Amino acid sequence: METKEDETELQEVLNTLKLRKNIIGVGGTGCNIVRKATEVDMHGVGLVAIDVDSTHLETVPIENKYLICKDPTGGFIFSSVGADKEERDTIDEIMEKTDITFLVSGLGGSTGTATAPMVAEIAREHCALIFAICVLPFKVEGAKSGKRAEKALNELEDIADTVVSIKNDRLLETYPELDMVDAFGTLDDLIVRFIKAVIDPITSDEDCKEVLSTLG
Ligand SMILES: Nc1nc2c(ncn2[C@@H]2O[C@H](COP(=O)(O)OP(=O)(O)OP(=O)(O)O)[C@@H](O)[C@H]2O)c(=O)[nH]1
Ligand SMILES: [Mg+2]
Repeated sequence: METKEDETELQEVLNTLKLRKNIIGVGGTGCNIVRKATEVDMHGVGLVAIDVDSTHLETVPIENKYLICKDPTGGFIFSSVGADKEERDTIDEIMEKTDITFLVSGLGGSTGTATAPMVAEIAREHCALIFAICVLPFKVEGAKSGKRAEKALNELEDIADTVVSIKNDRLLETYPELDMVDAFGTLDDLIVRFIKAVIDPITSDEDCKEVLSTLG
């Protein structure tokens, strides 16, 4: 049975404990969602952007950005880009300092599809909880794109604790009046709000306690 002393000790631990959360965006869609997150007060949530496209990365106003390129063995190299390289952590180091990862990505293209599962693997080594939030391609983008997305989605389902997938086709039904760029922006905004809604309730001691008890 838990004594008063145990309870006080636990309370002291919880008071010093802060669950560390990061949103990690991979590929074009992932980086767009991270850019949206910079416009919202996310209460100390870390932001990380990863892409092969350095021009696109430049549009994301955050410190932790990584350019991906293929190495000769077919793997990927993540290199840090941005203002102050000396102080930048590697992706591994960032994951070591993260308790909850929100991995966001569009699937069906090349970058997010290939690298989101890989980033999820790195997160799995260090993080207690991984939420993967994926945008699925439009049907008109073709069967190849759909198959690629499905494969990556299955991989993410094996690695992450929770996977939320959102079909881009729903955008056309929900916002028929919007052009594509505005519709993407609206969905990206909704994803950021969804993450915020998940994060906001787990800032109190009681909620930390609950999360910790479910982690064992
Ligand atoms: N919701 C949303 N979907 C997007 C956005 N940009 C592209 N998409 C869709 O997401 C899927 C993947 O696209 P991207 O994320 O641009 O692809 P990528 O991972 O950067 O891959 P490559 O550019 O091919 O290397 C496609 O189906 C696009 O139609 C965005 O900002 N928001
Ligand atoms: Mg891209």
